[in-house]
Amino acid sequence: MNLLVINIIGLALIALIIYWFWIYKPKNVQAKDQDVIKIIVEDGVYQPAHISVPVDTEISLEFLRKDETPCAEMVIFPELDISESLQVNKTKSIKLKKLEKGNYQFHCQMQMYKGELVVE
Ligand SMILES: [Cu+2]
Repeated sequence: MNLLVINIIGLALIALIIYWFWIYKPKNVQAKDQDVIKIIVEDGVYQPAHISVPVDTEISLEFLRKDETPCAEMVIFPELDISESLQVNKTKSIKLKKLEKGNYQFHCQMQMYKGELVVE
């Protein structure tokens, strides 16, 4: 392979790594009382993955799984004792009770998909 092509591929890889670790920020969503937040499960990420919730607020999360790999099958909220299976292209609604201040993680069974509820 020609040296120029190798250099271009190398630079592209470096740019991708910089983007992924320094520039890319998961979307943050601010929820209000009675909000329904739709979360797309696709390409290894929850979108949005960071949800800010005020204390004493009830919200619902609607997970829509687009990823057919078994990795995306479950969504687990360990601190809340919630564990739900998601079907491909079907919306799963999870109603959350009022939460105390703190951070609550949610993830797939292998912890590759990761998200967080920030209650403040
Ligand atoms: Cu997984």
